[in-house]
Amino acid sequence: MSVTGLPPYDEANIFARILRGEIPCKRVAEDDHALAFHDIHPQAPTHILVIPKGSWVSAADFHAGASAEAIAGFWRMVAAVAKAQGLEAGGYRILSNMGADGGQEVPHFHVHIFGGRRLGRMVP
Ligand code: DGP
Repeated sequence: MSVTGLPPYDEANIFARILRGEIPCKRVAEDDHALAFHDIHPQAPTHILVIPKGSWVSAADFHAGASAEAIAGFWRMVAAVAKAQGLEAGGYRILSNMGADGGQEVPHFHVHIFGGRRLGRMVP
């Protein structure tokens, strides 16, 4: 589903290429709904990206257009990866940048998982 204000999905974006296997990644987990892999420029001891399978630019079109099963599967993977990485006890942060003002560089919806140390307070 297209969402007003979003650019059309760019099939050449780097995460689309990772999903197609054209570019390697350090894979953490994968199922029918999502792929998790290590960020190439980690900002914390654990910094993993989780991306849904499918052509979604950001949280807006993903949550408006994906099936309930796909959305649930995506968020299940986020929680499962954090647990498998041992982050549940100490806590962790999930974050999704949206659009230019949100600092989104890669136009395929993704969630960052940060953990492994006491994170600083979030500031804009
Ligand atoms: P952002 O769009 O600003 O939410 O962040 C995109 C993130 O993607 C950034 O932290 C760096 C990461 N990244 C960019 N290119 C690659 C890549 O080719 N491989 C991996 N693993 N991560 C990438």
